Parts: sequence; C-alpha cells; structure tokens
Amino acid sequence: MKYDFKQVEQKWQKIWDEEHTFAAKQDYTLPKYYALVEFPYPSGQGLHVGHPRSYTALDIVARKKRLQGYNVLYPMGWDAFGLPTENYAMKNHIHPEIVTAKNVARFKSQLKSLGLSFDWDREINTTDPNYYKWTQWIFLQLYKKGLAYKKEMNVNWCPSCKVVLANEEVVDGKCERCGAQTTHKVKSQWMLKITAYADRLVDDLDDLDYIPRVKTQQKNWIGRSHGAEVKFKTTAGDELLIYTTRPDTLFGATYMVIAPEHPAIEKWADRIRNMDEVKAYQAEAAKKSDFERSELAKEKTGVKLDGVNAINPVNGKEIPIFISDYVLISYGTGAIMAVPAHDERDWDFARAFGCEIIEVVKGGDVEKAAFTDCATGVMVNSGFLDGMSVEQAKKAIVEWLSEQSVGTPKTNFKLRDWVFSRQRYWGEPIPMVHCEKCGWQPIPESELPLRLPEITDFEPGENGESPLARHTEWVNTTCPCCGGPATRETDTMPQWAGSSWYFLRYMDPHNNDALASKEALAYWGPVDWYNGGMEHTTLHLLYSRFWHKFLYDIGVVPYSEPYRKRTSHGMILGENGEKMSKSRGNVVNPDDIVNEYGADTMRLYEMFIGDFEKSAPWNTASIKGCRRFLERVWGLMDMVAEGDGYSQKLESSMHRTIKKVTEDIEVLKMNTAIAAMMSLLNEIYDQKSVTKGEVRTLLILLNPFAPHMTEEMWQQLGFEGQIAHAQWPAFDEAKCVDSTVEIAVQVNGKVRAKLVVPANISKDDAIAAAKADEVVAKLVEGKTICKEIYVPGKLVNIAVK
Ligand code: ANZ
Ligand code: ZN
Repeated sequence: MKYDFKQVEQKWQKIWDEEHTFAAKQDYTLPKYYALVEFPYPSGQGLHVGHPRSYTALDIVARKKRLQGYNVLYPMGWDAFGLPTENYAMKNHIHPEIVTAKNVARFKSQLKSLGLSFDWDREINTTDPNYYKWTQWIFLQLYKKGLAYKKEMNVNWCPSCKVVLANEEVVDGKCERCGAQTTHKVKSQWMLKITAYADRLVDDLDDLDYIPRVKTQQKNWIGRSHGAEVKFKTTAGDELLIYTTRPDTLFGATYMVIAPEHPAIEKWADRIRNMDEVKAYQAEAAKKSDFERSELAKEKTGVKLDGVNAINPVNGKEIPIFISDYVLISYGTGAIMAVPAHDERDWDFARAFGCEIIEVVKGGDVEKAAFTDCATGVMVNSGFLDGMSVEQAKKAIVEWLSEQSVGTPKTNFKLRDWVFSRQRYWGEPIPMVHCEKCGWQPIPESELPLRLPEITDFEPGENGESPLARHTEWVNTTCPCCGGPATRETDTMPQWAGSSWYFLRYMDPHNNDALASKEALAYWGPVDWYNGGMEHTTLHLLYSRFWHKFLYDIGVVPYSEPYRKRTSHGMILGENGEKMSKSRGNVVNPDDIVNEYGADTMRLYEMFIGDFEKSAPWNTASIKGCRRFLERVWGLMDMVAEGDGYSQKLESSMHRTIKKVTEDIEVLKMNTAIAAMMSLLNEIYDQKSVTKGEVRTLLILLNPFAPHMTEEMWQQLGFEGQIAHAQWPAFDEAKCVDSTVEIAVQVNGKVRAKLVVPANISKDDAIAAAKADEVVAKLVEGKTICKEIYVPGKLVNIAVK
C-alpha cells in the first residue's frame, strides 16, 4: 500500500487539534518539562525554512519528554509589534493590527502543517492589550524602583526610518533595519537601568547550562573589566582622571589622550594655543560612529594640545596631552594614559606622532610592536615595581596609588543602559504622563492596559516625534497626582519589550489579575530548555534575563534566572552555500517542501541536514533520501510477524538503537539518532521479517521525528490508543554491546585467520567456528590438538602436535 502523506498528515493534524492532544496539563503534581523556542515576528514573508530547524528540534524534545511521562509545556505565540509591520501598514494604508492578524493566520497554518506539537490553547500575542497590559505593568514597577528614568541622550538616529535606535540596532554604523548610515540626535529618552544588573548578569552565567559561545558573547557584550582610575595633575593646575586596566604600566605612560568631546578642552580654552586646530578636529570626530572610531586597524589621527601638559604621578615627568578619536567619551572617564610599548593602538599612535616608547614589561620587542602579553613578562624601568610579574605589579601599584591618594581600583562595563523609547506607533504605549506641576507621573495600575488609540496616520513626525503626538485627544489627559492638565508620553516601547517576559505568560496565559499566578510560575519555571538564534544572544536573551532578575527581586517570580539551558541552531543556507535571500534567488519555501514531500519528510530532513549548531546548505537530493527512508518504514507493515518481544537476532540492535536515540535527542544530535534508526531499518530488511514488538519500538522512537506517519501505522497495526500517549521504550545497557566482533584465530601462536562472530558467542561455538575456517582446517587436519583457548571477543588459539 502506497503511503499517502497528504491524507495521513491532514487526518492527524485534525485529530490533534480537536483533541487538544498536546495541551499542557493543569495538574501541578506531575513532573514538568518546559521546552521553549523563540516566538517569531509574523512578517509578511511567512515562515522561512530556518524557523522549522529550531521548532522541530525542540518539538522532538517535547514529544519525547511527553512519551517519557512529563507534563510538557511547548508553547507558541507572536512577537508582533515592530517596524516592518508598521512600514507595510504605512505604505499600503492598512492598519498594523489588520496586517498582524493576517500574517499571524498564515504563520499559524504553516506551523500546523508541520505537525509541531505546540499547545495552541496558550497562544499569545504581544500586541494583544490583555498581554501588553502586563508589559506596561512591568515598566511601572521598573519606574517605581528607579530603574526607568528619562535622560537627554545623544542617541543613534536613523534618518531613513526616522527613528531613534538602540546601540544594538546599529550594526557597523548602519541601521539594522534599513541599512542606512546612522547619525546622532539629542533627545529625551526613557532609559532602563540594565547596568544595575551587570555584575549579576555576568556572574550568574556560571551556574547555567548555556552553550559556551552564548556565555562568551554575553560576557564580552557586558564587557566587565577590572582596573584603576588614576589622577594626573596638569600644568593648568587641575587634574585629569583616566581609566586603565593596566596600572602596572604607569611608568611607561609617555603621553595622555582625551576624547575630542572631553569637557577639559573647554576649561583649558584660554591656555590652548592651537584651539582652531582642536575645534576642526572635534568637528571631524563628531561625524564618525563609535564603531568606526574604535576600529583597531584604522589609521590614528589626533591633535596635540599646545599649552597644557600632564604630570605622571610616579616620576613627576611632564608628558603631552592629545585629543584623538580612538578614545571614546562614553567609556571609562573619556581619558587615557597612553602606554605605547604595551598597547597596540597607543603604539600605532606613538609611531604616527613621534611619541616616546618606554618598555616596562620585558618579553617582546617594543621597537617592532606593542607587547601586550600580561602572563609572562617581568617589570622593568619601573622603579619599585622592577622584577615583579604583571599581576604582582598591578597589586603593588594600586596600593601605592591609594596611599598617595592619586588612584583607586575601579571596575568598568561596556554595557550601557537600555534606550527604551521609540518614536513609533506600533508598540506598547509607555504608561506615563507629564504634568507641569508634578513632573513625570506613572498612570494608576487600574488604568492598564493603556491602549493604543485607533489612528490612520502612522508616519512619524519629521522632528523625530511619535505619530501619537499629533493626536491631542489622546495626548491630553489629567495628572494622576494633582488632577490638573497633563500630557501623555507619546513614545512607545521597543520591540524587545514584549519578548522580555513572554515565556512567563505562557505559564498562565489567560490570567486577568497577574502576569501569571504564583502557582503557575512556581510549577513551570524556570524554562528547562530554550533554543533560539545566536543573533539574539546580546539583545533579547540579555534583556529577558534582566527583566526576570528584576521580577525576582520584587518577589513576582520565584527564580532568579529564566532559562536553565540555552542552545542555538545554525543557519540553513541556500543550495549554493550562501545565505538565503530574495536577491540571490535561492530561497526555499517550506510550503513547497511540505506539499511535495510531506511534513514528516521535511522535519526529518531538517534534522538530518547536519550538526544542529552549524550552518548547513539546503540539499534537495538528501530530502529524497529522507522520503525514501520513511517509505521503507511504511513498508514494514507488510512484513510484520507475530511476537511482542524482540527476536534474538535483533535484540541487541534494538537496545542499542533505543539507547542511541534516547541519548542523542538530549544533546540535539538528531542527525545521528536518525542514522541509527536507518541502520536498524536496514537490519530489519536483511532479516526480511520483523516482530510486532520491534515495529512498536521503532515507531515510538521515530514518532518525535515523523509524528504523522508513525501515528497512522500505530493505528493500522492495531496498537492501543494513540502513539502520542504511548510510553518511551527502555533499554538494557547490558544488551547494548556490539552484536558482532572480529576475532583472530591462531594456530601454534601464529595468526592464520580472522573471523566475524556474534559478540556473545560461547567458547565452544567460537572454537567450532575457528576450526571450520578453510585455512585453519587444513593446518589442524591429521594433527593432535593439545590445547584450545578462547579469549572472549579477541582470539582463538589452537595448539597442535
Ligand atoms: C593604559 C594601558 C596600558 C591600557 C596597556 C591598556 C594596555 P577594556 O579592557 O576594554 O576596559 N581605554 C580606557 N578608556 C578608554 C576610552 N574611553 N576609549 C578608548 N580606550 C580607552 O580596556 C581598557 C583600556 O582601554 C584602558 O587601559 C585604556 O588603555 C583604554 F598596556 O590604559 B589602558
Ligand atoms: Zn500634576
């Protein structure tokens, strides 16, 4: 009988839907498992073949955990606020809500056609007022704890999107969304104080089961460094404060550099004789992004301040002060001591400007390059530090600086507070009002959700204002504090807001009184396994850890970390090995694959495509191989013999396959799990028959990968109930040994033959098999056998006279 995947897949999707087969149970006494994938942004393009790679992998985990008896939560929802929808709405004059609903419907039917076992009863949407009520509520709590504040900021500005961008949205000096060159603009912005959590966000990574590259990227992004702040006296009679991570190199500081924006320049204006040159340089620097300015390879530029010098506190030496754009005003103190012998950028600069290079750590050739190694060098030319290691010198100099009151230990972070304002329509309104008398006031919680007003003009104001600002009927309100006239905040939240806590809402999605009940939070939290894109490591993943820690601090959630385990999938590339994109014409549409080969084949193929963490090119030939495998499994129905157990010949293979599939799923080695099932199938075909017990086990193992076909076979073979409610098979470690081994046959100590025998062969059988070998038979013929030895799994030795 031919396998009609279309009919079978539709049949089971309908049954799962009607019976709510994959709904998480409300019973909090069962062992729980919470598997999570990043919810998509429902774009107009529909699902991409990259989405199912993540969704299918955790679907396999979720289905397996259900079969192992866990109460599984595997939810899905929509991260639906954001610019592309708003841009589309603007262009086509359709309300973003309508666009969102249409896109969501398409995504949902695509996900269902893949047979993903999401609990659709818990579907959420960040643009639903019942959802964003709680996003706004969290903002109010942050505000009440002083973690949300307004600040005049020199913010990244995209002249094309006409929107303020967070640092993370500026990639290589360009807008992450549209690719335009970004500039700066001063604006009063809502900020979230993520920096208050910087230490914990680094330290708590140690206890989490995140893949190493995720931890490393988060640590680098937060960028904690330990060093010292040091005061240098200047000839202007004041002091210049610098930040260094290498106070040990203080004797090698031969000049200073301050950022072009440093306020000292204004202060010293009367003394600086080349102010015109300085001003011209400042203007040039203002045009560049921080990214361009801090590029290592870039040619060093700068201007020496003519009229003010600094004094090195360790030796009283007068040294020049430069302004240069490689020093950023936004980091440390915006001023550095330059140690060209041991810092690459300082070395380049010193070479360009003829500054002195003094070696203070021995180990390299500072005439040729900066010597930056801190682990091996020994201090030289450094007075009382001479002979010490870098580590010892750091301690000694910091003590000395403290005694002299010229320096203190200091920890710095690269992480900046989170710019939380967007001048856009399609986002959560920030629930604050401004009163002339009372200043900024939070709206009462009873007024949540603060709904977006229904408007039709989404174009942002040219001056960088939100389109909401034009709607005075919405903007004008009364002050919650004094009852006088007040105006609403017209900025909205960034897209990252809704995704910073969505995994909590799934735990109790219909709750009207809290973001989720205490019981639900205690039972389901934390997420046991979260898979998502590497590109979200420093944004969404960090933001959501921050919000969760905050919610923990105010007693809302009972755990300080949201996710126990985090993995990340590689990208699926085009057949040509390049990134899939419309312009390259190499985009594969998942709908086409499902139509032509079926969802089970598509799922199996995406899991078979290669190591989960690595990117992999699409390969149509390999899809056909997966399809063929499923057809051969289907063919087993014509070969089934009676017998609930395993046949002797297949017993060890059965146990080994169970072990392999069970263990590989836990480490996302779906490809090798599939390979193990393929090789079991080959063995079965070699036997030309299979017991009911063997098919039963194979179907359960394959079910998480190919849920529709295995469900249908289960039913046709007359097994009880649905496979979705079956029990995952157990394996016996003792029976997992390799089924055959190669043994050597010696005659009088000399190897004469090699034989492949069953691994558990008895001594008598092994010796009999050895004697049956043609060569061996000739050698022993007519001789007296004195001794026969069998070393299990290794050799047979026959001694003859
Ligand atoms: C002297 C020195 C000697 C430095 C040496 C390094 C090596 P991280 O690890 O990133 O914190 N620095 C400090 N503030 C800066 C700013 N606003 N813009 C550009 N560079 C700045 O790096 C800290 C080091 O970067 C500091 O330590 C300082 O240079 C530089 F052999 O001070 B160092
Ligand atoms: Zn007021």
